[in-house]
This record gives sequence, C-alpha cells and structure tokens, in this order.
Amino acid sequence: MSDCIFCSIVNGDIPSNKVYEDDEILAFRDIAPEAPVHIVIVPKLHVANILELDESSDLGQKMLKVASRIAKDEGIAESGFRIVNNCNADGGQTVFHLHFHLLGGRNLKWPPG
Ligand code: DGP
Repeated sequence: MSDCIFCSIVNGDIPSNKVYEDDEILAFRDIAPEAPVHIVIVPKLHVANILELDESSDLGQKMLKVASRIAKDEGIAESGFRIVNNCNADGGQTVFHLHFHLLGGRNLKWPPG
C-alpha cells in the first residue's frame, strides 16, 4: 500500500532497525520506545488491523511465535514481557497496518492507560 509507513519499512523505502525477518514477517525496533525492549512485529502483506486478518490464515499465530522467539533472543523471556495489539481509535491504533508490540525490560504496569 503506497501511503502506509509499515509497507514502506517492509519494502525498504524507510529504514528500520530490524531484529527478525522471514518471507512473511518483519520485526523492527519501535521509533518511540515505551520500554527498554519495544519491537514491532508486522506481516509483510498489508492488512489494516486484526479485524481484517483472514480467519483461515495462520499469520497471527506465526506473528505470536515470532514475538516469543524475539523475547528469548532479547533476554526478556524469563523476567517477562507483554504483547500488545492496538485496534482502531479507542484501542490506540495509529498505524493502520497490523502489528503486535513486544514490550519488556522493565516492570510493566496493569491496567494500561
Ligand atoms: P500503534 O499506535 O499501535 O498503531 O503503534 C504504531 C507504532 O509504530 C508506534 O509505537 C510508533 C511506531 N512507528 C511509527 N512510525 C514508525 C517508523 O517510521 N519507524 C519505526 N521503527 N516505528 C514507527
């Protein structure tokens, strides 16, 4: 999608600090981190949000597995971490390309604001 920031990151038009990549998924460090570890996991295919994810697709499951793998690689698996999906306005979604946030490296409060 031409006016999507994350599509531009996926196709390399906008640089990013990548931590994981495969044929379907890219993960990179968030530009405005909310925790010492803050990584954004996106599908390479443009999907606006989780509501648009094809029910027959295993993409969401793969993204979660990638998040878990990165948590181990980043050394936050044992201490703990959070995986967040913001959806639409009240959910706080600002980039309309499906993504999971992986947050860790500090004690995360609950509930979020
Ligand atoms: P959300 O609010 O859930 O839609 O999260 C969007 C996140 O994307 C937000 O934490 C900031 C991050 N972000 C936005 N633009 C860029 C960018 O150009 N590069 C990187 N690395 N992250 C970005």
